[in-house]
Amino acid sequence: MIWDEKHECMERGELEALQLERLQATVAKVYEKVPFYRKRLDKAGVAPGDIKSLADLARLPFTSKDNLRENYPLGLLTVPQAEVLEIHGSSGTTGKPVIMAYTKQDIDTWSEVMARTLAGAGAEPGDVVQNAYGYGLFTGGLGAHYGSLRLGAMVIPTSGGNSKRQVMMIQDLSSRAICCTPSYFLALAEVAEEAGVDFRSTNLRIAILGAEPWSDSMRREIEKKSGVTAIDIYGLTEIIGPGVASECAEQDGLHINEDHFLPEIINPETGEVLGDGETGELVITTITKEATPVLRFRTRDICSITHEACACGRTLVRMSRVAGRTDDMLIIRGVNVFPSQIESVLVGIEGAEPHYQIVIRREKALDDMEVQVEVSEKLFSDEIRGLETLEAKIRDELHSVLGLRVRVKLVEPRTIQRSMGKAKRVIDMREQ
Ligand code: DLL
Repeated sequence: MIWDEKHECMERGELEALQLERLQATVAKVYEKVPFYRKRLDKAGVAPGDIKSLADLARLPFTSKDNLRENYPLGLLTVPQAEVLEIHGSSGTTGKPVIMAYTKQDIDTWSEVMARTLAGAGAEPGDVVQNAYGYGLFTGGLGAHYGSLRLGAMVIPTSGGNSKRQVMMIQDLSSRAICCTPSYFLALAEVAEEAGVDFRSTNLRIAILGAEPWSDSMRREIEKKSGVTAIDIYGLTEIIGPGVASECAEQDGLHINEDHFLPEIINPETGEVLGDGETGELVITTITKEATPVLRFRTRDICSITHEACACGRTLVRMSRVAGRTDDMLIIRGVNVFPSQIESVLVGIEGAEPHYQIVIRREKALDDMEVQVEVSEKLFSDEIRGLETLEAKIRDELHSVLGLRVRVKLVEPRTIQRSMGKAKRVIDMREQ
């Protein structure tokens, strides 16, 4: 179901006119209200009146996560604090979090784009939506919550964790959709299996998954195991939270809600804007955000975008699945490796479970990467030869995909820690 046909299927010329008008208003507003942006725009030699077409977007300065952090907690507000109804935050690995603010209108926009997301995933008014994203400063919980309310679904706010209770709720309340990270979905499916519950015998049909990188092979694995349609949804706190982009039933790219968020793909090294189909860093400018608008935010997420028509009828541009983050890219003996490349090799290999971890050490000035993979119960109780064959197979496939020889360690079933939210896939011991 298309939630907002007017905006999701807008003719391109009409959409661009709307985007330009909103961009101009945003630049004028931040110039007037936020000293940080005024200084940056003055330094770049751009005045609000210079934004005459969408191409002028490229003249605006970028904003980084560090810039946001420097203005902690509420230095980038464009409205009086009394108009702020809610805040969310994203924690970095170090230091202060980034705090973003929401006015009543921002919560309304968020509810709308999340209703689009849920409807695009196949949820309908009257459905039961179990929301296992964490509630709190993290945007997943409340974002999916507001979207469910707007859609007119019954939301079960389980938040993350307490997997046995989650499985019980799925059964007892007949949840038709579940929202959580892909790694938590796998953990839940495992707990269900242990309890003798097959998701196919429940009402669960849709898994609305995001907040961390995952591969298409992982999607197929999840769908095969649990009989659900698994939909990829994308977003980030600095922009609004989930609701920035999401897949439709075609499962062929995520439609960006570009009547609210203007996307660009840039070369992360030079800042040059790239064209359709070219892979680079996603940069987003908010054009309707009221409390904390952001100009050209460098997401660090690697993907490409396409304006090609989608069979679903939406005209909104599509982004590819996020391959990883510029700051997640591992450089192992000079070779660039994304954890998602490793995942796409592991998932789908018979006998290997979709639970893995990557451990990096430095030995005698050389990087050493070990991929730890759980083996299936069946294989584990099998003879040694089966394990050796599996290990060699994984090692060879990784070598051919990464162009790098890595160590593979098969570990016992259920020994890699399960996550309730974003999974920690990489343990990098090189800095210690
Ligand atoms: O993760 C918002 C969100 C909540 C998205 C629930 C989807 C579902 P942050 O905690 O600020 O916000 O983390 C944002 O997570 O820059 C990406 O690197 C990563 N990310 C989010 N969704 C996806 C996805 C939320 N579908 C950061 N695929 C982003 C890959 C994703 N990475």
